[in-house]
This record gives sequence, C-alpha cells and structure tokens, in this order.
Amino acid sequence: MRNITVAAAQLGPIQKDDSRQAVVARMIDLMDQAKAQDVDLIVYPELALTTFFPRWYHEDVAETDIWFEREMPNAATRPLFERAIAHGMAMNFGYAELTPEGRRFNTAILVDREGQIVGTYRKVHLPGHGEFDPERAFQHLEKRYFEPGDLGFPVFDFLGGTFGMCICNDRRWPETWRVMGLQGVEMVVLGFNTPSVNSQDAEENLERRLFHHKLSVQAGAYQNATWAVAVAKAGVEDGHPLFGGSIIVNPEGEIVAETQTEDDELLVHTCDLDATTFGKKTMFDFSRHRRPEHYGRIVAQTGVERSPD
Ligand code: CDV
Repeated sequence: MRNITVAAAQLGPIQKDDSRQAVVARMIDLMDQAKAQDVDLIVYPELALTTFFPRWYHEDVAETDIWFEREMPNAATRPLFERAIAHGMAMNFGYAELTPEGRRFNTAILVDREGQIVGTYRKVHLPGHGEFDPERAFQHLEKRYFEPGDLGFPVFDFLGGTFGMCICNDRRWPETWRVMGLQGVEMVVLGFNTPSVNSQDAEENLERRLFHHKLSVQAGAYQNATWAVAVAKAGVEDGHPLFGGSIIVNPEGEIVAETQTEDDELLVHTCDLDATTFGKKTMFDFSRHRRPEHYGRIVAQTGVERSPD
C-alpha cells in the first residue's frame, strides 16, 4: 500500500475587494483543519488567491495586473508556505502568473513538504473568448487575459507516487488525461471555477452542469486508472454563482468524497496509490491495447474534418 491522505480544500466565494491576506488566512484555516486529520497533501482551487477576474472586461489588459502574481511565494502567500512547512504538508494551488517577460498564464503549482515548488503547470485549454461578447449573459475572458500553457502535461515524482496537474476546463478534454496517463500518472489534482449557469444557454440547469463536471473527472480517472482530486471555488462571487461539487475520485471512476456546500469546506480521503495498478495492468494496459496507428487525427487536426486518413 502507498497511502496518501489528501484534502480537497474547497474555497467559498472571493469578492473583488477581498485582500490576498484575507484569502490566505482562509486557506491556512483549512490547512490547520487538514493537519488535524493527518493530511499529506492539500489541494486548493484554480485562481485560489483572487476572485475569478476573467468575468470582468478590461480593454487594457494591463489593468488586470492587480490579479497576477509576479513571484511565488510572495509577501501575501509566504504565510501559507510557512504554515505548510510547519505542518510538513504538501500543497497544490492555482494563481494568475505574470512572468518576468510579461507573459500571463493560468498556473498551478505542486509544493513539497519542505515548501519547495517541485512542479508547475500552465492551463492549456483556455475557455471563453478574447473580445467583449455582448451576446453572453456574462463574460469569460480567459482567452484575453492568458496565453495557452507552454509546458504540456508533465508528471512529477511526488510523495512516493506519480502526480499530474490540470486546471478547470482541461478536465473536460480526454487528451489531458491520456497524456498524463501515458506517463503513468497515479493522481491528478485540479482546481476549477465553474459558473452555475451557462452564459450562452440560460436553459441549461445546474444539475446538468454538475453532471458534465463529474462525468469528465470520473471518466478521466477510470480510463487512465488514476486518482483524481477536483476542487472548486464556489458560491456567489461578485454577484455571479459558481458551483461546488468538489470531488475525490478513485481509479475505478467512483466518487469517494464530495463537498456538500458552496463555502470553505474540507474533504479528506486516504488514497492508496497502489489501487491504480489493477486498471493499469488490465483494461487500460496501454502498451498491450492501444492502437496509436489509428489515432493520427488526434494530433493532426483541431476541428472536425472529413478528409481521408
Ligand atoms: N475556469 C474554467 O475553465 N471554467 C470553465 C467554464 C467556462 C465552462 C469550465 O470548464 O468549467
């Protein structure tokens, strides 16, 4: 057995005026609760330090600088790193990254028990649009404020296992999971901010939106025989609702823990990384069963094409 006790640290809403210090204090509170349950790894949401600012249109992208971090850790997040080191707890969280070259990414990091950043991931699948869209009920401007991640989907030797990251919309794409599955991933950690309503389809209900979220994470976990930890930022932010539904999913694709609120809430589960072995050696033994000679379209095209193979 290779047991890892993991905490999904769901955050309730973060308003535009909430300071980084106030948010970090909430994250530390969840971390302290996790320590009391002997947690090895705590996972926080996408863009965990701020409101989900891509809902706000700025003509001048530089006006969004206030939502970005220029270094990590920095003054605001150092107390979180210090508490994690004191607890000997590894962590994962997302933030908006502004690099020294002026590049902007929607980023997540893996931090080991000593407070060292051992893995960085930059969101590849950016949803939404790049220009103000008057047809939508609200904006989703990730394509305006971030560039697509440039690091692929790496995996990391971490806590005695093989870990990978993705962020929010990435979870809906089977390619995300399979690229990590092909590197033997045993646990995928991901944060998300998902609006409770569809800005382009007012008829779509919350039940279906939660179904699509869970379907994606459960399928990704099952089809790649990996644990998955998916953590929401939830609740009504700046007047806009985000759903909760943080889940921990086992390598059979079953939900083993799920949040019940749209507030700060901790889910704790002990995951045996060896539970991934059965699926990886049987149904999803890739080396025996995959037929990549028939998968060329996956990397050769983006949109739908009917051209001959
Ligand atoms: N932050 C996200 O990536 N949100 C998307 C929304 C826009 C659908 C998601 O896939 O949940």
